[in-house]
Amino acid sequence: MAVASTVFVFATGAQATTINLTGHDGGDLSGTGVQTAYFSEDGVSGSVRARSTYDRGRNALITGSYSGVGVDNGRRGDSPDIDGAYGSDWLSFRFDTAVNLVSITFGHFFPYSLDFDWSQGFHIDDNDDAWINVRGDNAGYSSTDRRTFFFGNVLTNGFSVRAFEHNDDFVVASFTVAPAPVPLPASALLLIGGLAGLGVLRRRRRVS
Ligand SMILES: [Ca+2]
Ligand SMILES: [Ca+2]
Ligand SMILES: [Ca+2]
Ligand SMILES: [Ca+2]
Repeated sequence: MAVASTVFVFATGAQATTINLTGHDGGDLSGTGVQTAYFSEDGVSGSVRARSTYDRGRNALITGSYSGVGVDNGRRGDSPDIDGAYGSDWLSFRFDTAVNLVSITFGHFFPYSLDFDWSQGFHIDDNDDAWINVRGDNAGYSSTDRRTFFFGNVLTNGFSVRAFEHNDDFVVASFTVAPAPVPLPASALLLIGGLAGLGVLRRRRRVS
């Protein structure tokens, strides 16, 4: 872990930018209650669009809350979270220029929250997983049950975040990106290549 964070700092410097999406107006977003909203912070700019399998997302809107942004897909009863019930919802982020994806943090996200009621006794009543697609690297989707997901510094023009199963419901609180890489000494490139390899291994293990 110590080695990874050392290389991370070296590769991205102090220039990593975090886009905050908490608050009813979406934090750093241009607004909520719309299908597409925009962000521009420290030279990182782009858009986010609300999508859903319900009605092809035609009436899907970005929702805002103190915990982060989600999707209301327009169907009666749909939760304002990104959820897999009443149509599977997702948010699609696009960047105006390629960035290095560092991490994303969710709200309303409880991997294994234990609950009790008299009919079921103790049981897991929330079991959030997020499905993350990084565009442009043919990696398909990765699923995560972590509140903060580390992309592994993938260079891309966008990504999307989707509910994985029927019982998933969460919002996006923030994401962090770094500028596209600048030339580094060969030794640093070797280190980063090794870390990317580890990231691939970790994803494969999670899929199986
Ligand atoms: Ca929803
Ligand atoms: Ca839904
Ligand atoms: Ca789940
Ligand atoms: Ca949840």
